[in-house]
Amino acid sequence: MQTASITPISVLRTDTDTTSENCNWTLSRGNSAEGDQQVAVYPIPFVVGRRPGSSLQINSRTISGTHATLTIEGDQLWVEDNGSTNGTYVNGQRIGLKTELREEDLLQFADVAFRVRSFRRATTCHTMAEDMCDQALALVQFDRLMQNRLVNPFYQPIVDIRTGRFLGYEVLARSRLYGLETCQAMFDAASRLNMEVELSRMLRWEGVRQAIALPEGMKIFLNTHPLEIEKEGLVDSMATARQLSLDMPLILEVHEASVTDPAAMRELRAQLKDLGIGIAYDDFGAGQTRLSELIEAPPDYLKFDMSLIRGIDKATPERQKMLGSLVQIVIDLGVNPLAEGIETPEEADVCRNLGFRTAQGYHFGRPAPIPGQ
Ligand code: G
Ligand code: MN
Repeated sequence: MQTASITPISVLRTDTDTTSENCNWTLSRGNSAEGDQQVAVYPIPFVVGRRPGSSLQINSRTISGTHATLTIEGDQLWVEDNGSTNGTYVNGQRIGLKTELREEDLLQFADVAFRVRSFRRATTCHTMAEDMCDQALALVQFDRLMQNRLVNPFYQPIVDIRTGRFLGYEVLARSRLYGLETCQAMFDAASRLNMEVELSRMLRWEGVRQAIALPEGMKIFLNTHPLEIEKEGLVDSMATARQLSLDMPLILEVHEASVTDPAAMRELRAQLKDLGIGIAYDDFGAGQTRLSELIEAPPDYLKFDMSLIRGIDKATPERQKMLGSLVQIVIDLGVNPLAEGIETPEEADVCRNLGFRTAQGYHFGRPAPIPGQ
């Protein structure tokens, strides 16, 4: 996944008098595209919000009309949230009460972050890294995610396409942490800190830990991050997952783009097999995997990408036949073909007739958390 930047925002100040004697404090927003933005906390009370006329107007959908107010009492700077929808945070903690701010605090209005500086210091700090605030935000948020394991894994059923019986679940990463709810957002933050592997392991660990509450015998499909295939430690992390899960059937999903070295894949499969863990190639057909690689290093499951499945009931007989032939080759290799992303009963009927053994998709069940977790 790619590195993302924080939601682009435009920050408007209605008063540009940063030289006033009253102005002892500034908010600094590092932004590599636009350079370091310094905003003087002036006039007091200093209202931050989306509404035009705010002391600091932030045009972002996450910001409430009148989001928060800063005040100065004596030499001290204070912030108070005005009942905003998405909250005000100081060093990653959502504030309830009026809170004192100190120099270098990370002050966030929803997902828009600033560094608190005193005016004297701000003028001497031009050499600060330009994207420091973005990085600090990612760090604080990501730290909370990892430290407190604020993940909330969702489970999507995988069924026997012929009987409709539930065989297992794929674990899909979600979190309750503001700004990091989706799998994409979590990995975007992780990539800023080169911690994709650590995140991926933690997600698998939590996925397995919570899956213990699922009915016995359900196969649990766990995702990998492509970087894990290149780095040491994947098998070790699965050995740990195995210890946690005892005899829970586990399948490790490897993205098809990672299946470029059949010898390495055969070795991975053998090592996982020693742990009683199967392997699935994910999103097959979306990228470059060739049949030769499949033949040289067959997995236990081959998950056909939803782009091959979508609207298959309305596809030409030739296209249906081609997919059917592919399914047959896969079965002949001893691999279980799984159709991903089945959304309608018609797609399910055609996939069943083409020989698919297993299936996943909204038609059978949407990803959901385990009740009570
Ligand atoms: O890459 P991978 O196959 O692990 O991704 C699974 C993703 O596909 C999840 O985000 C899940 O929510 C989504 N998904 C699962 N079933 C369906 C479906 O039937 N239709 C669509 N559009 N998406 C689905
Ligand atoms: Mn997957």
